[in-house]
Amino acid sequence: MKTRVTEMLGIEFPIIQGGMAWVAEHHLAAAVSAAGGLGLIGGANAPAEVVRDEIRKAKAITDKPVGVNVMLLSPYAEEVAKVVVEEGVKVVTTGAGNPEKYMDMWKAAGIKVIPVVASVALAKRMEKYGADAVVAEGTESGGHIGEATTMTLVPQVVDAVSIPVIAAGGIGDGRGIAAAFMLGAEAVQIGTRFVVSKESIVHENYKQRIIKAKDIDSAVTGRSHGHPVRCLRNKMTREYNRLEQEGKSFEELEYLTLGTLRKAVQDGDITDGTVMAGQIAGMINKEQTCKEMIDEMMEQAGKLLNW
Ligand code: TUI
Repeated sequence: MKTRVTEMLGIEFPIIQGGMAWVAEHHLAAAVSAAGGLGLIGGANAPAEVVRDEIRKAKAITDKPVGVNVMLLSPYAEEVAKVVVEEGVKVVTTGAGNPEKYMDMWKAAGIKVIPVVASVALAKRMEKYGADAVVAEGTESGGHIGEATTMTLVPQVVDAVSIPVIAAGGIGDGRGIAAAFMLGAEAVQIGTRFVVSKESIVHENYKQRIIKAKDIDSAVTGRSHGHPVRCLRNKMTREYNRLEQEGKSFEELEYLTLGTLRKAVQDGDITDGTVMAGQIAGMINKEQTCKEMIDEMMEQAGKLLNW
């Protein structure tokens, strides 16, 4: 299945792994790339030298290219932006902000730049600044989200820009991929399903929480402060939403949730920790290797789209 995205990135299948904080480390990224998709190392809030080390470790286990997601709210975003150039990374995606100030540096280094956007306005602006493609990420996604749904955002971004569009948010099987292609996408970004892959290093409790999740188990914290984050409902989200309704400031709530994603991913504390996951968690019901996931999804999408 060839699209402008598979050609541009030199990948076999039009599947990109989400750059998930604390989850998208070198084992997962290398496994997705080795299986024919594009794996990403999530820069998240990690110091630049940690990201450099992850890039090198991924390169040591696969010859296939592995990209990096630069999380623009990170205090280390500027240094990470330079590290990707120094390490010869070929593809960069960005999240949670506008990467304009790094675009010239990345383009000069020959890096394919793919900002994640949650609006038509930012997609158009990114095209103007030289982005090679955009990920249009709907509010079904896990983590930091925008307001528009994938179903509405993807076709509007497709109509607004000439560069290829990658759909994200709510995609977890071949039907989702086929639907995204019907909306005009030329690849998809998948996060939540890869969290439960065999190669994913997240704590078993976290994986089981996703596997057990039902359709209505998704919650959004921080919406009233303009920092919406989607995760699975638990004691933490109930407490957060209660304090949010009581009018606690964003700063107080941020302090409360400091380190809670790490607590869930690494320590397996899925009660007080933040279990970021997309709305598609309800449909994800088994742990498989990344290759099994990709092969299964591609076969299903291929049948639906007559590839
Ligand atoms: O970035 C993501 N998802 C993330 S980042 C993350 S780490 C984090 N954890 C807690 C709080 C905050 C961050 C977890 N999940 N997805 C890409 C994405 N980008 N979704 C939405 C956006 C976005 C939103 C507004 C991009 C740009 C934007 O406005 C930029 C501007 O200046 O116009």
